[in-house]
Amino acid sequence: MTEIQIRMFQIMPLGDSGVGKTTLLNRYIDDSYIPGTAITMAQLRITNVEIEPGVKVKLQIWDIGGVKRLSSINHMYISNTDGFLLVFDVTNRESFENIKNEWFPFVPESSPCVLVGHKSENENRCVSREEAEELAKELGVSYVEASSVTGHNVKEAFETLVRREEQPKEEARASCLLM
Ligand SMILES: Nc1nc2c(ncn2[C@@H]2O[C@H](COP(=O)(O)OP(=O)(O)OP(=O)(O)O)[C@@H](O)[C@H]2O)c(=O)[nH]1
Ligand SMILES: [Mg+2]
Repeated sequence: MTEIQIRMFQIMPLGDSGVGKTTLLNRYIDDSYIPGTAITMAQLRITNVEIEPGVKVKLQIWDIGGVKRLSSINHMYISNTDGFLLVFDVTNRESFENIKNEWFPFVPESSPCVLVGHKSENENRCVSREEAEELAKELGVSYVEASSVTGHNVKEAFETLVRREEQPKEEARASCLLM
C-alpha cells in the first residue's frame, strides 16, 4: 500500500499593485483568466495539490493588495508564511525595481522565495529575462516567467516554491531556475 504524506504550506504573493497577483491566483486555482480584477484588500485562498506521487500539499495562499505600507495584520500573516512569490510585471519597470527595494526586505531570512516575471506573453516588455535572472541570482531565489493570460508557467511558479522548501538551503540559494 502506498503511503501518502499530507503537508500544509502557506504562500504569500508580494509585489506592486497591478502586477497581477490576484489574477495569477485565479489562474492557478480555478484555471480561469478574469481580466481587470479590483484592488485586493486581503483574501485567503485554499487549494490541494499533489506535488509528486504520494505527496499532497494543502496550500493556503494569502492574497494581500500591493500597498507599500503593510498593515500590522499583514505583518502577522508574513510571520506565518512558509514561502513567498515576489511578483513583478515585465512591462512595468518600476514594479521590477521595487522588488529589491520594497518587497524583498519583508521576506524573512532563508524563507523559500521565487521571483515571478508576470505578463510574459505581453510583447511590450521593458524588463529583459537576463536582468531578471541577474536579480534572482543576487537575491538567491529562483526565477520563473509566467503569464496568466496563456497560463504559461503559472503552476510551475507555485510548485517550484513548494518544492524549493525541500532543498537544503545552500543548494536552494545556488539554483536559478530558467523556464
Ligand atoms: N497582459 C497581461 N495582463 C495581466 C496578466 N495578469 C493580470 N493582468 C492584468 O493586470 C491587471 C492587474 O491584475 P490584478 O490581479 O488585479 O493585480 P494585483 O497585483 O492583484 O493588484 P492589487 O490587488 O491592487 O495588489 C488586470 O487588469 C489584469 O487583467 C497577464 O498575465 N498578462
Ligand atoms: Mg489583487
